[in-house]
Amino acid sequence: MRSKTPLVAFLAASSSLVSATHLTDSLLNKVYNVMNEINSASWENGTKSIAILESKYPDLSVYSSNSPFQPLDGLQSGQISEIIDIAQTTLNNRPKSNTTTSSSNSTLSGSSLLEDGAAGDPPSLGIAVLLANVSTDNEVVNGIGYGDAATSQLNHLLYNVPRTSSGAISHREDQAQLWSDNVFMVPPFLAYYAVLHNNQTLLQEAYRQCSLYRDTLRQDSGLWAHILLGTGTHDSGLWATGNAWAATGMLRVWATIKASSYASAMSSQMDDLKNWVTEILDASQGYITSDGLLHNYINDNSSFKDTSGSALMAATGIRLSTLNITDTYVPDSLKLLAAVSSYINSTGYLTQVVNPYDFSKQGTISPEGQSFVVMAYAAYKEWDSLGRKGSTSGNDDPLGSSSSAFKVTSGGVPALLGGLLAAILGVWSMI
Ligand SMILES: *[C@@H]1O[C@H](CO)[C@@H](O)[C@H](O)[C@H]1NC(C)=O
Ligand SMILES: *[C@@H]1O[C@H](CO)[C@@H](O)[C@H](O)[C@H]1NC(C)=O
Ligand SMILES: *[C@@H]1O[C@H](CO)[C@@H](O)[C@H](O)[C@H]1NC(C)=O
Ligand SMILES: *[C@@H]1O[C@H](CO)[C@@H](O)[C@H](O)[C@H]1NC(C)=O
Ligand SMILES: *[C@@H]1O[C@H](CO)[C@@H](O)[C@H](O)[C@H]1NC(C)=O
Ligand SMILES: *[C@@H]1O[C@H](CO)[C@@H](O)[C@H](O)[C@H]1NC(C)=O
Ligand SMILES: *[C@@H]1O[C@H](CO)[C@@H](O)[C@H](O)[C@H]1NC(C)=O
Ligand SMILES: CC(=O)N[C@H]1CO[C@H](CO)[C@@H](O)[C@@H]1O
Repeated sequence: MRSKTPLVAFLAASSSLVSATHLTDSLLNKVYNVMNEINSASWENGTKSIAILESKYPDLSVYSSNSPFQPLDGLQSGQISEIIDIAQTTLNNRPKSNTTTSSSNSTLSGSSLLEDGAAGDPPSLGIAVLLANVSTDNEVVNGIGYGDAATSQLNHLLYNVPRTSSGAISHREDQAQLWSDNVFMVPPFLAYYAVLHNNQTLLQEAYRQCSLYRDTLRQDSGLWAHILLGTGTHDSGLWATGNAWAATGMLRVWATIKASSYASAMSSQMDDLKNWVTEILDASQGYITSDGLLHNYINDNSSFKDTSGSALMAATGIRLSTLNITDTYVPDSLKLLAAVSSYINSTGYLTQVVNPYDFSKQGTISPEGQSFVVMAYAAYKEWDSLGRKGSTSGNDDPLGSSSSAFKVTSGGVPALLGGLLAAILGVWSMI
């Protein structure tokens, strides 16, 4: 590593002067590549598949302004090779004991896509598997067709996984326990499956699961606790990533209903979902720190500032604009995204992240955090291409114009020095 010049060291150390960096495409590609390299757990691969859809195949993302279901007609596997890779890996890792044989058909009994104590995590891969099915005509991998594996996963959720007394499908296999994470992993899969199969009952179930999770986890502030009910692990804290998982999951269900033929029949459900998403964003906004991040536990300023949850929250605030729901959250989302971007190092790692395997602690790397950055920039780029709605221009738009690699807000620094600083940092970041 080269030593920095004293000038740069001085300026770089003063975070109030350098308030934001906007990732270049080349650095964003590194973020993407790191995402691909370091994912391993079921929900990480599932989250990555969604990030890939939103960034590489946006016409197939439920956020697409054209119907995301229309292009499925005649879709070839070669057109979505990165999604096929993930789906194929998943089926290859699917437990042998649960694969279909001539004597037993596990599609009917229902089984998880992957062996996992978390019933709710493997379904995050369900949409990737359904897309693989559509584009390969139910090709058999490791003894089961993609479509049959997806149906088996659905049946497992609907008929095998424990439920709370209210009917919420547990996040865990062994007991009824609700985790906010689940709202990103399960309801969007139920909704996507439902629309593919013109099944309004199942679509309603996707909505109802969001509602039931909210009933249990939502606290007076409007923010959600992380893990409640059951025994063992509990986390009543208002975990930033969990709140972002929930908000994003509900927005994806909203978008899936919007893209379906049930949008007008289910307009009140869509209103609820929209209100539940904005409830979380409204409640978290006031906690964004002066340097643009959320604490790992949103209302606890003794917990570290977490870039990972902040990135997903930013993605969702920007999506509310690109989906034409509201531009209200654009300024704060850009503030979050700018701050998050400044924590991405030159090899493309998001730093200062919550440890994905020990949610109360700071960690060094985060597979899901990498995906969140990819999602946030996919949202940002679309927002930019749609004319930057909700930007009042100037200081509420720290990412600057889409063509500039770096933007330095003045904060009292004369413009000339700001420009010089931008130039120095621009060069420095490429070393
Ligand atoms: C997740 O994907 C990686 C490859 O990117 C693979 O090595 C790993 O086995 C997958 N994990 C699961 C649980 O399938
Ligand atoms: C949002 O509005 C813009 C401009 O009217 C339109 O082009 C776009 O398709 C809309 N997006 C959605 C998701 O409806
Ligand atoms: C297993 O059952 C499903 C659902 O009835 C069916 O679509 C599939 O063809 C069956 N697979 C085999 C190998 O019998
Ligand atoms: C899988 O794809 C086939 C068409 O190739 C379709 O008939 C079937 O319904 C799909 N299965 C699922 C679960 O979507
Ligand atoms: C909708 O999906 C549910 C759950 O798989 C199933 O029980 C029901 O028969 C489906 N309805 C229709 C009309 O296909
Ligand atoms: C944390 O918040 C409390 C209450 O708002 C405030 O008094 C305190 O100064 C804050 N501490 C830090 C480290 O920001
Ligand atoms: C970026 O962060 C990762 C993860 O902490 C680390 O392995 C890598 O060395 C860092 N790169 C630089 C240039 O510091
Ligand atoms: C992951 C999963 O669904 N495993 C199941 C495989 O099948 C056995 C026997 O039916 C079940 O006990 C496991 O839970």
